[in-house]
Amino acid sequence: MKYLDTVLDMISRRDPAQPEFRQAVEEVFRSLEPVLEERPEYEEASILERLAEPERTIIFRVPWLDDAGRCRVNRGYRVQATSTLGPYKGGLRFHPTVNLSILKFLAFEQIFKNALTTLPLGAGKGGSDFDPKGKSDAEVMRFCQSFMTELSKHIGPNTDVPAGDIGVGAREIGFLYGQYKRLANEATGVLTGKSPGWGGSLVRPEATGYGTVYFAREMMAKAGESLEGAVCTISGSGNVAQFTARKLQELGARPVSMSDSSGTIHDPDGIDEEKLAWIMELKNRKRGRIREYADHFGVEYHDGANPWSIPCTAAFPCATQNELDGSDAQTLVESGCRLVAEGANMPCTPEAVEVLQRSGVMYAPGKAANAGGVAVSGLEMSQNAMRLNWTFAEVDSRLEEIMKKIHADAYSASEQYGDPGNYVLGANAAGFTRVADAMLDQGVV
Ligand code: NDP
Ligand code: 2IT
Repeated sequence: MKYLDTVLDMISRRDPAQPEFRQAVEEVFRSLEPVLEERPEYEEASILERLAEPERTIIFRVPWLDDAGRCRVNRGYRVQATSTLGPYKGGLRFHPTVNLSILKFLAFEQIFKNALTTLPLGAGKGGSDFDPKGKSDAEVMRFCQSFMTELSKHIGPNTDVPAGDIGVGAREIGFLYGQYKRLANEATGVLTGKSPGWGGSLVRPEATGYGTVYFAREMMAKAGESLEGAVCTISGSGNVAQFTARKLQELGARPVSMSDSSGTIHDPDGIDEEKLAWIMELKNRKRGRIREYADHFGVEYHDGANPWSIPCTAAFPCATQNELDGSDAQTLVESGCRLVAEGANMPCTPEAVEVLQRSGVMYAPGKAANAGGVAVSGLEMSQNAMRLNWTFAEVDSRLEEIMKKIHADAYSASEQYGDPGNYVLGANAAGFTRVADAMLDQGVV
């Protein structure tokens, strides 16, 4: 389609050095061809061009003092993609690989993910190339305070509401919130993922992993299959991986792997509740490596490897982008895998998605499957605005309803545009039309 080619050419020319951003845009826009053909008004209003350009991008210096008293300097970012449906909303990532391409891809994905939740949420993403690994708590605090000193000028409960992502968990959110509150002289819901003791929502820590499994359960049910008794592989061992494992256990499935950037453990008997509690202590408090699990429980450790060579019924990539490639997908297909659900953002490469879809493996793209995290962030904003807190059961049941609705909306959009069960088409079309229609209503802004 000419409009698509023109827009994608323009983006390649303008952002040649942003491969992850171009990958994400290409995946979404190419899938939208049937939608654009049916709705010429989107082309007339240059909706694609506008979505591919963030409303605002802020890049700033973050100087901080290490424990030896030396000044260190990192780069901070906030990409404010769209405020069409509500305040900019999306996480902060602290990882040495963070750059503008990665944050623009994440902010772009967030547009459609947040639209799919049907909550009043715009989209954004931010972070820094700061590496919390190996830093003391005091160093992390000083970094967070310096980062927030600049970021605070650009955010607010009705403007932009950041949350966590890789490298930003409960500890970092606490330090960031403390500094924001001090600077603004206001106690507001400016960040989500806060501790439940001071304004956070119950279920926010669990939400992304639980939501991913709720989504996978819906897909299995639609196909007349089930997660019960299913052997499941999981990558990562952080927030999303941990609660994916917990919900799989609850539903009677058997999670058998977890990983980190050094390697993978394989526990064929299954990671049960007690072993998961051990992993949480290791990862969230001791900040150790997953290899220690293999030593402690006497299971296999695959140094430098990912989990995709382990035979499974369902695979849950929950670590990072492009961690599952075409040849991994081929291995999964050959081992009889039935479903891949993305807890992480864009963990499957375009080649992997192609292999999975061609081979009839059910595939849930992250923007649908992992939307439970931002959905409960949206519920945290509502509770903060009302100055009251819902119970765990109340939030969890709302999360479950939201995931069911995202599944139903994505499935019915895949039918409407002629490829039932293609969740890439369905999720992109459903999220896109919601935000694009609102853009038409709001004029050229
Ligand atoms: P955490 O920081 O809690 O955990 C990240 C995990 O992924 C760690 O085990 C980490 O290993 C591993 N990992 C990170 N980078 C790499 C890499 N380059 N190669 C291999 N392994 C890596 O992050 P989250 O669990 O919060 O996030 C995981 C994914 O889920 C990300 O893609 C994030 O964008 C996405 N996501 C998160 C949401 C949330 O609510 N937190 C919501 C929706 C999506 P190591 O310790 O060795 O670095
Ligand atoms: O990728 C994501 O959706 C997140 N990191 C969570 C964003 C949020 O605002 O809760």
